[in-house]
Amino acid sequence: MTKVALITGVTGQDGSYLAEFLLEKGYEVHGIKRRASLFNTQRVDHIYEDPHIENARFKLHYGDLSDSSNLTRILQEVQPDEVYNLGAQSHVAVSFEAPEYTADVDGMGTLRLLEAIRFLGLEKKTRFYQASTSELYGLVQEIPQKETTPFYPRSPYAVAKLYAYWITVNYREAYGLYACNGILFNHESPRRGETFVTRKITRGLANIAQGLEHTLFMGNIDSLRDWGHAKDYVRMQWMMLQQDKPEDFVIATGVQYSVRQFISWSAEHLGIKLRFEGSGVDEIGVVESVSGDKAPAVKVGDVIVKIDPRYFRPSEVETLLGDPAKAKAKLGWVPEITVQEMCAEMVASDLESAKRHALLKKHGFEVAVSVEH
Ligand code: NDP
Ligand code: GDR
Repeated sequence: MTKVALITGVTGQDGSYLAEFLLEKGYEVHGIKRRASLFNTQRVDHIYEDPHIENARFKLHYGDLSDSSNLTRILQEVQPDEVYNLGAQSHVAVSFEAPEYTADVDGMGTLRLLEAIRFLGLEKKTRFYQASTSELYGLVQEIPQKETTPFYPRSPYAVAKLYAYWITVNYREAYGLYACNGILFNHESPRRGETFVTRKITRGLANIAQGLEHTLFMGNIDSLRDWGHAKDYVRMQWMMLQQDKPEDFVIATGVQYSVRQFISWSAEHLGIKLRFEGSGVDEIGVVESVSGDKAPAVKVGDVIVKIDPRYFRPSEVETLLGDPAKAKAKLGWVPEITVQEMCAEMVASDLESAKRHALLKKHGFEVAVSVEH
């Protein structure tokens, strides 16, 4: 029997990798996409199938986590064996600007899905994965953070996700639903949204290397994160739904680095050696040397990194470090891609598009490179 999965947030970073992964496993995959005035399906265009084709295994439905009637209708139609709730307003800084919307989509959206499963009598059939987050630990109470570490959320995003975490646990305990939280630490890839820190760095520096931008403006570069690759993390999302008993798992690499370190690695992949000078809001990244041909627009002495307090958060999560021991012991999961390999992959991908843009510009075409993050 072909298994059927429904993914909310299928057009996002994780949704696209998970859809690929499940299709390879032979699943029929349904995804919920939001209606937008332009197509927003770039991350899944390569797996898109014409719905007119008989036996198409990848299907998209218009929907929104803020609309319970629509979620109920899609669930009724799809009758999924597995639901992956990845849809969210997922940007921590944006959640301070849109707290109510974030609470509605990230918190209430999860409840809407769980209630729809119950309302349709799918509790015995449908397994549920909730995209929980290391942001729950916020002001950390223990190092490293594991499944039993107390939560202390530090943003409207994290508080909304705290509700989603507990309502998932509650539906498991109250109604016997197979429902799990994956407490995932930061994971990135060339498909990462352009305003998250790693992608902002790799894209910004690649653009600078090709003369499309001059300065990378950053917030708190002392922040420490435990970064993994999204491909490794979606595999674990699936593994969590294949167990006999539903349980919550921390997914992390167990290693942490600073944002400043990630900037230095990215610059190195472009042949740029950076020196940091000054401190606090006056800290700058100065080019010490340039080698190879990847950064033709950069010269020794250029200041290519500056701090802009606009990117500081009202309350920051300074440090996160996960302990994935439970995932390793119970599921045999270990990450396969290191953060350094991932950084190289992201820089290479952004350099390729920067080169394309630079070529267009050289031949007189207007190139709009958005730098407002
Ligand atoms: P993205 O921001 O890349 O993707 C979010 C997805 O949610 C997009 O498909 C987006 O649609 C969709 N979405 C946003 N609002 C709504 C809405 N109102 N109704 C329906 N769908 C909506 O996030 P990631 O792929 O990185 O993360 C996936 C999930 O995992 C998120 O829930 C995130 O909070 C969580 N998470 C992520 C981590 C990470 O490091 N990446 C770590 C821990 C948890 P559109 O394309 O239209 O914007
Ligand atoms: P995060 O990721 O908030 O951890 O949430 P993000 O990449 O946005 O920030 C990581 C750290 O970098 C610091 N930082 C900056 N961040 C951004 N975006 N832009 C900057 O210019 C900048 N300068 C410094 C931040 O202050 C922060 O400390 C991500 C999201 O994917 C969430 O959905 C997910 O739940 C968590 O990871 C785990």
